[in-house]
Amino acid sequence: MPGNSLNRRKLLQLGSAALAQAALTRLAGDAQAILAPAPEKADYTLHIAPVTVELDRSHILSTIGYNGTAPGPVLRMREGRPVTIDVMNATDTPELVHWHGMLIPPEVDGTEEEGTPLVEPHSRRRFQLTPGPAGSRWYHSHAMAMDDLHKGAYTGQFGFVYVDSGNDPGQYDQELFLALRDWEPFFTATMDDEDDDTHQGPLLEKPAVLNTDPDGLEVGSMTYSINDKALGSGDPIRVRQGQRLLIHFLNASAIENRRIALAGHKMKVIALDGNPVPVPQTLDSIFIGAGERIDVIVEMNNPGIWILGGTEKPIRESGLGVVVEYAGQHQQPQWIDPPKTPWDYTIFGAPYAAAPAPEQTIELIFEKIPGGAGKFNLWLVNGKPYPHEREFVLERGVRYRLVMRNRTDDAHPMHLHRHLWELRSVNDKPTAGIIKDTVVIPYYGRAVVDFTANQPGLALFHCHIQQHMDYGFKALFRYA
Ligand SMILES: [Cu+2]
Repeated sequence: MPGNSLNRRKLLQLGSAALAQAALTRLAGDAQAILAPAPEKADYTLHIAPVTVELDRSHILSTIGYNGTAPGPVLRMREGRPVTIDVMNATDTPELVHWHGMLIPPEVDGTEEEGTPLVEPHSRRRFQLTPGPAGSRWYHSHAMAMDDLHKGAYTGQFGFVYVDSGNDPGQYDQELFLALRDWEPFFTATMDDEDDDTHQGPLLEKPAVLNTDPDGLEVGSMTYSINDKALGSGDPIRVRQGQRLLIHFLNASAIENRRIALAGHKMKVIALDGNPVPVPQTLDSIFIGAGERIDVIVEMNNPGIWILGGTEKPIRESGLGVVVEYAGQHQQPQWIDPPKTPWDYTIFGAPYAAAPAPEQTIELIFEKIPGGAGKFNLWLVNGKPYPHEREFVLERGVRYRLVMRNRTDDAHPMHLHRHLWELRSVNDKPTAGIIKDTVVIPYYGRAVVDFTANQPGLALFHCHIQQHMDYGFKALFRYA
């Protein structure tokens, strides 16, 4: 069991909620989170409450969302211009709103582990942050879920936040925000995901002794959507020949990595996790790990009615798609399987020599204990589940290298809060200049990232698959 939530529970047992609140406020140690309802209207208000999502006419589900919808509204912010955000929690569960991909202090980042104060049930809390860097970011619940599939990232608490630099050249005719999502999760012994897609070449991180105990239950889904609609319901994306689309993709799944294609078209990848790539590439499909964003430009040069969606037929037909309709076309929506090219981040990079060398290296070994958490698997970072006795200590100003060794049979989307990584290699294939906050580490594979420790305070590192994070797969980086 992760320590912080246990500690919190102990605090609550001590008697008064006020005592716990005082302790948490001290943890935050900063005036940036203000308790009382503030007099002036905030720039943004997020209202956490039950919502219904009409995937299609015959499938309406109930979950928790922001401002009456799921996904929540696309929030646009200006880079560097401070904003206030009121979070009102109308549910019975303490909540946290995490601003994924932003370089902001731990007091507002939105995790309990880092000391961000909770938004208690039926209360309100004001946050102040300075958005940045520019690009496609997102906000979502960072509450733990453990074995409750109606909590945290399993709910509809997610949405885009787009940080504008103020000098977007706007060389497109339409801008779309498309969040990939699954719903009504359940525990299952057979997981269907696309780990194979990230694997190329030899298995570099095979464990010396393979634990062959039976796997614990993982989380699966049979219900999918893009934004709030299943494939075939809601409005199509309406286009005209000759138009150029800018599509911001987000994989808002708490459980799965996904491959996406637009039949009849190629997509030019221009940014990963909201950060422009050194070498844009035009591809038949993209692979997007849980938590990642990919920005693409699509030239609409093939009139017809097409499906944009998951490349796996059962998943696409369970809702993961949207129809793209050219003006004046009336046929049935068409799907074409793209060639199965392995996903390779490094093709977007600059030559290896272009990046500065790190001063220190931190090795991170990921392992799975099948069934090690009762019904579920237990996940280890350097031999231990969270919390570690001595967390990873950073010195301010030092450039670090993380060598992430994935000795498990799953691909894991690893995320470090409040910092940006430069990807340096995947399975020893070198690259440079790709800036990311979430990197999918291939199964039995490795990835190397560099970053400069320039964001003092606690920073949470974890797998973006909620169940993996909840059962051990996280660590705290702290500054000396
Ligand atoms: Cu994972």
